Amino acid sequence: MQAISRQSISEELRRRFRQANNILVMTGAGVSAESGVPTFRGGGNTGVWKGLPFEIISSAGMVERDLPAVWEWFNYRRGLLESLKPNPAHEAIARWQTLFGDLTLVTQNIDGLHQKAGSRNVIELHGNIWRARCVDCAARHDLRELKFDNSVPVCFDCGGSLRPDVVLFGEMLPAGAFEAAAMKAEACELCLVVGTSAVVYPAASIPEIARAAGAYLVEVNPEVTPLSELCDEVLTGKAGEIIPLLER
Ligand code: BJW
Repeated sequence: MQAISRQSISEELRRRFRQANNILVMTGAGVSAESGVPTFRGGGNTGVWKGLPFEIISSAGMVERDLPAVWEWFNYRRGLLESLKPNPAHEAIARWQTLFGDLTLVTQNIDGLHQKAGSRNVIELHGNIWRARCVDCAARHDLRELKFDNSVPVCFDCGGSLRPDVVLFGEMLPAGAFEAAAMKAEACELCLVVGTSAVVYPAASIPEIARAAGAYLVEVNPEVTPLSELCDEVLTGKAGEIIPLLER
C-alpha cells in the first residue's frame, strides 16, 4: 500500500476541515493499533483467548457463566495496555479540541488512550477497561486504585461482585451514551470515522446518522469496510499517518 501524502487529501476536505465549526470523530480499535493495541478483526491477535473466540469471552452470557474467566481475560488485557502510549492520531485528535467550536469524540475503545492524549468529554460507547461496576448496586470503581489478584473483586459499597465496566455482546450501551452521540451526529458538519470495521451496532449507525443528516462523511482505514461506500471520501491508510496531515 502506498503511503498517503498531503496531496492525497482533497482540496474539498481541507476546505471543509478549515471551515467546519461542528465536527464529530468516531474511533474504533484501529486508532490504537499503532500504539500496540491489538484490533478485534482484520489481523489483530485478540481474536481468540484460551481457545475462546472474543465474541464468547466478551459476551453477556460469559459474565453469568464464568465471571472469574472474564476477569482473567480483562486483567490480561489491562496488563498489555499498562505501558502503551497514545500515538500521533490520538494526539492530533486531542489538539483538535481547540480548533473547532464543537468537537465531539465518540469512541468504541475501552483502552482510555484518547483521555491519556488529553481528550476530554469522550463519549465511550463500550465502557472503559480501567473501571469496574458492581453487579448488584452498579457503583463504579477505578481499577487503578484497586489492588486485587485474579479472583473476582468485591464492591466497597455493598460487598457485591464487581465486573469490568465494559459493554459486552448482547448488553445495552451505557445509559445516554448512544443518545448523546446520535444527537451530535445529527448536528455535525463533518464526520470522521477512524479505524473501525463498522460492523458492531448500534455504534456503526452513528456515521450513518451523520451522513443522513447531511454531514460530509470521511473514513480513515487501511481496509474497505461496509461504511466505505456511504462515505464522501475514504482515506486509505493508517490513522497515525493520516490524521495529523488533516490539520496542516
Ligand atoms: C486501522 C489501523 C490503523 C487497523 N489505522 N485503522 C444489528 C444487526 C446485527 C446485530 C446487532 C444489531 N444491533 C445489535 C446487534 C448485536 C451486536 C452486534 O452488533 N453484532 C454484530 C457484530 C453482528 N451488538 C451488541 O450486542 C451491542 N449491544 C446491543 O445492541 O444492545 C441491545 C441489545 C441487547 C440485547 C439483545 C439485543 C440487542 C453491544 C456491542 C458491544 C461490543 N463490545 C465489544 C467488546 C468490548 C469489550 C472488549 O473489549 O472485550 O466492543 S466487541 C468489539 O467490537 C469491541 C469494539 O468496540 C467493537 C467494534 O470493533 P472495532 O473498534 O470496529 O474494531 P475492529 O477490530 O472490528 O476493526 C478495526 C479496524 O481498524 C479494521 O477495519 C482495520 O482495518 C482498522 N485498522 N489498523 C486505522 N493503523
